[in-house]
Amino acid sequence: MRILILGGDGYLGWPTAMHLAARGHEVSVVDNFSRRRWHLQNSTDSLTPIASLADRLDSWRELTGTEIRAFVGSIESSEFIDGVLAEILPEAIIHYGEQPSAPYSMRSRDAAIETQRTNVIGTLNLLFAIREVVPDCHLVKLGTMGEYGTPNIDIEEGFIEIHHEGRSDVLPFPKMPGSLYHASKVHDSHNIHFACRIWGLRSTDLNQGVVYGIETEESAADERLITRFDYDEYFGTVLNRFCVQAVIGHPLTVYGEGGQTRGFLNIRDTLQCVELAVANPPELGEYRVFNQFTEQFSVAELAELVRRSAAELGYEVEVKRFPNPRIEAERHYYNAANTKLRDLGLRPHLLGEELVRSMLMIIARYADRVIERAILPTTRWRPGELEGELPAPSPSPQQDS
Ligand code: NAD
Ligand code: USQ
Repeated sequence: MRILILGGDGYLGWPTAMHLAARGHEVSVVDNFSRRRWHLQNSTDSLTPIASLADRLDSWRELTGTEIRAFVGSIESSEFIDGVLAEILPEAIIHYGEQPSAPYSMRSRDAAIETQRTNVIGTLNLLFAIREVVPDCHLVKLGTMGEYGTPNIDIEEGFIEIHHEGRSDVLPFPKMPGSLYHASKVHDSHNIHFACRIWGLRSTDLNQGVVYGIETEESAADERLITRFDYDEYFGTVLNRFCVQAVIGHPLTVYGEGGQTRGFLNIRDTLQCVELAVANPPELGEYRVFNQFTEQFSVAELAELVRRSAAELGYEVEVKRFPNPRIEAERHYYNAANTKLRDLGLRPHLLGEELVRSMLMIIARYADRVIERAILPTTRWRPGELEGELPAPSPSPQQDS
């Protein structure tokens, strides 16, 4: 298939491009390098020494004999994105090209506006471009489990049957995003659903959980193909951060009670999931939602797993509770459905000590690149609150039932 990957220079976009190209698809990528710019502005960097996009593409061609085409520009530009779609005529578009960080979106008014403009306007612009240039194309959009928040009921996959005053309907599952980043994904979902209902486009909204991991089959083949790996307060996700902290002897930064529970998945499973979505497109006019995660963990459980796994390698790891910079439930009910991707054939790589140890060993190779100043959180969801440290968390906090 002709597949266009938006955000193809990113943590997930680059491995996805290689994965699909290796399976014989005709792959092109779009990126405007804003993620590299955000790091530059913060004086932070990826732990892994990533090559420029042009060098990665050259290495890929040299190693595999296949071509991945690149277009440098922003999804927010109508002229640019219309031109790319007209040139490629993609049958599927995988849309990763957004500002992906919750803390970044909460750090200032400017960052919040930048996040919502990039994400909401970028996606709206893309929807118009699809409608005008490739209306049959399947949009596979990366949403997030955080769109749902942490309701005190089971989370369904996108829709819920509601009975009210003697009548019933299947309606979008209620949303309660926990940051202005997560809110941008809710707005995207509404706009995409609208474009399917009213214009007859087709889309799969992948409500993805938190991703962990470094290597994929293709990136492990040669160091020049490695993907970015972030651990800083803005762009590092929790398990990736804990693994880096363990290697450099920094206390694991558990926020608050550590009972925050989320869906997680291995980066290798992200690739499997988007491939399954692309291979099984919805009908024209259909908007469907898959919850894309394989397992649920609390933050404290992850900290304990990292501590145990690191101990096997001789690292002595301290787990510390830090005042939570976010406003979020720290002890809550969480039970989310995730059967649709499994029904399509997803075979999860589950998280265990061996996987964590393999991450720790890769991280150790680059430990001298860690910028320690970037680890502790400075952005507060409610500015002006909190300072100091709390006592160590219990490994398995109780969930409210
Ligand atoms: P990333 O920042 O590494 O990748 C996003 C890429 O998109 C970057 O290379 C960036 O330069 C590019 N980009 C941003 N705005 C753009 C624009 N306007 N035009 C062109 N390119 C643009 O992030 P990631 O971790 O790979 O996440 C990819 C997607 O998956 C994001 O939409 C994110 O919200 C979503 N997601 C990520 C995770 C996770 O844990 N990493 C979990 C759930 C959902
Ligand atoms: N957390 C800690 N300590 C840390 C970092 C995080 O306790 O050092 C906690 C947070 O408070 C939160 C949980 O871990 O409760 C997850 O935080 P995170 O930074 O790993 O994930 P999040 O901010 O939710 O965002 C990430 C990605 C985002 C994606 C989302 C999926 O950056 O792109 O959309 O995961 S989900 O969480 O399911 O919405």
